[in-house]
Amino acid sequence: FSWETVQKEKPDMIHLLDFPYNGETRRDQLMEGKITSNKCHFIRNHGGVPDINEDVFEIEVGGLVKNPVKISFKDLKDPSKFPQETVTVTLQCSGTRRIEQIQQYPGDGDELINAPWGEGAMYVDLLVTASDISLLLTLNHIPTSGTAVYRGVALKKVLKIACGGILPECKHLEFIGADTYFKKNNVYNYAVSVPWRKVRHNEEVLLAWEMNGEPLPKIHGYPLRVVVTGYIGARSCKWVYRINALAEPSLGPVQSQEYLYYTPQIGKQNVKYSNGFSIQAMPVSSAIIFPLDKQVIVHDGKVTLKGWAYSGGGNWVQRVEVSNDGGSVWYAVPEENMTQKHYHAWRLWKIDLPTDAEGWLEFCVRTWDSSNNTEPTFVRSAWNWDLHVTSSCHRIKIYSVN
Ligand code: MTE
Ligand code: MO
Repeated sequence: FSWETVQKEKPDMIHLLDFPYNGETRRDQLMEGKITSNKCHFIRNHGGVPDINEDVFEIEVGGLVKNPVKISFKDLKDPSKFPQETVTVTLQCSGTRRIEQIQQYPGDGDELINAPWGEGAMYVDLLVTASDISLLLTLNHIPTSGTAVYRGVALKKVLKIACGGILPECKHLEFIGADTYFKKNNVYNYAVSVPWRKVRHNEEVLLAWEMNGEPLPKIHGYPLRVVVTGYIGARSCKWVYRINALAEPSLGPVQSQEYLYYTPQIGKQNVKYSNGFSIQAMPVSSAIIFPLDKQVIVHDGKVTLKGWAYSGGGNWVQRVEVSNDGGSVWYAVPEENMTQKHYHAWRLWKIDLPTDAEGWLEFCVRTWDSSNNTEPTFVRSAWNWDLHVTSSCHRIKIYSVN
């Protein structure tokens, strides 16, 4: 499996790093429709891409379950054994929109350079190597999200039907991927966990083998991945081959040292992982995809804005508002200008904003979800040194020529 293979399968993507392989969706393709095609869906990896033969593949389920089992891939896909579900899900990397935090408060710069599998590192890498300014403009970690229709079985039902249920001590489910990566001179399998309650109350957390009607592409976890609706992408373990029911969260470094949220007083120098809060559900967040930041726009009284709006944790997007004056006056996006509402997927939106002034204008967007949560006003309101879940009002400046 090589970089060239992915480039062939996904010719239009922005290819950022060849190891671990990471790529982003182009803006125009992100806005093409609510569903992101497999050809364009972003990719985030921590390590290699394992070769798995589905004919002999089994998933092992153990730990604090009544009966530990191994289930062959064939049995898992047999509808007479396990009922199947189809769910439309937005996967969003917790590094989405990270560049806004980097630009404002880079924190400890060496983190950005020393963490080759961190999304920040890719930005630095690209800044140094990219000579193509249009590529730089396209890249701002907005496109590390995508929406696809996944088919598989509810994890909850697999635990019930195959294992006879879980033991009362079980509080977390750990997912182990067949891919490995290096950290501090050790080799680890990718491993993460989610609270059991998330799975218990949700028929839509899947073990999925199909993405947009096709077998899961190799780069997206073939033959089997977890899809955790409403949670950061990192919890949706690709190439999953083992599930453990545990009393405590996974001790794997991806779970215990990465994807943690810290208070603003904590930085690289004084960090203790135990001070971090585990990031699970995605907050409400939105972004302007068109126009681009710093774009010059010649118009006759109105400018068209387009973007996405999303909320994790089982909330859906209720209201999207945009401003042409940095956030004093807000205009609601008309309902008919948004794609259909959905509990686990984003809504794409579009609006024509009245704009008379000439010169620099600040456009911003804010979204309200079904619990009436909205976004922090400024990037600094939610800055955290590991630069996760940037969810403040997304702001761009355009140069308006009337
Ligand atoms: N699963 C495994 N086994 N290894 C990984 O590196 N990356 C995670 C998650 N699952 C990862 C993984 C991260 S950080 C994200 S954002 C999503 O997969 C990205 O899913 P995609 O590549 O299918 O878009
Ligand atoms: Mo991610």
